[in-house]
Amino acid sequence: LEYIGVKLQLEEETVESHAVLKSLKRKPIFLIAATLRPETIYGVTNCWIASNGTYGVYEIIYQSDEWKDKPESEYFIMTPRAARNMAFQGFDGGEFGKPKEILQLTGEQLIGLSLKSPECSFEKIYILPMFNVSTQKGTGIVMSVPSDSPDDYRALLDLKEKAGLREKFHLKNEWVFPFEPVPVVDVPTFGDLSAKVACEKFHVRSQNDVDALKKAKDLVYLKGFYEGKLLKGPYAGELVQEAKAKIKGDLVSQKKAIVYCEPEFPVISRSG
Ligand code: ZZB
Repeated sequence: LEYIGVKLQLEEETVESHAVLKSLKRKPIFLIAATLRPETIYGVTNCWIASNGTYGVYEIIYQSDEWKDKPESEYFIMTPRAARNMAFQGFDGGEFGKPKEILQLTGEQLIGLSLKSPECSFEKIYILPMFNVSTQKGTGIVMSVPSDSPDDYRALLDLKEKAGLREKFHLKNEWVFPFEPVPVVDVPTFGDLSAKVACEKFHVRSQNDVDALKKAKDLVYLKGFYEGKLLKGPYAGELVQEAKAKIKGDLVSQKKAIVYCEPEFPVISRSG
């Protein structure tokens, strides 16, 4: 499975005031959000993590010809599992196949940090908890697009509607309330907020309604991909089918995202 890993950069102020991250050397720090929908980047409102998940900060050293004399390095935040896979895909700590882990932290310790997301409609966004983030998939970091992803739509609404949930995770109102879904893709008969329409159609009442959410997600994935038309960015007016690869190419060539592949089944040794 091929994901696009979108690089969400932590803001300097947020790093300097963080108990753990402030000890790091001054380098750009990115949370790597795994997505199958890079064309929805214009509608990102926040970043999701698993609050009880384990994450690591990994130093990534680039040794291309371009940088031979002065290897460039930056920090990626993701699950240890993703770091192990990525170390075989050109994102290692200077040695092929070996991630260079600087420190570990829990998802809870990431909540409330502020980020810049590429091509985002908001100047900065925040890291928030969602129950349906799996640390066994992608990077364990998810970019939230509540206009087009039913999971994201409902989880953000849960945080707005449930004061108890905000208290539980010590969320400030300003991390949650200013962020409304942004129309990004127009889907015939669904309109430009298809996740909301799908959640209503399948009576999704909270982010814990996983069966209804799955139905909503399957439907908008299909409709969005085959019939959706993009509303934002340089490819506005084009079908999602056509624009997707161009946006992916632009993000990767501008180093705003990376390609990350995940083995789909356990790799079995053939030597035995
Ligand atoms: C932005 C986005 C916008 C996404 C959208 C979806 C949609 P799949 O098919 O189940 O693999 N995702 C990525 N990693 C995780 C994770 N570890 N735990 C939970 N969710 C994760 O789904 C891939 C999508 O699931 C990814 O694409 C990501 O959310 C999320 F408008 O990124 B997506 C109808 C879906 N729309």
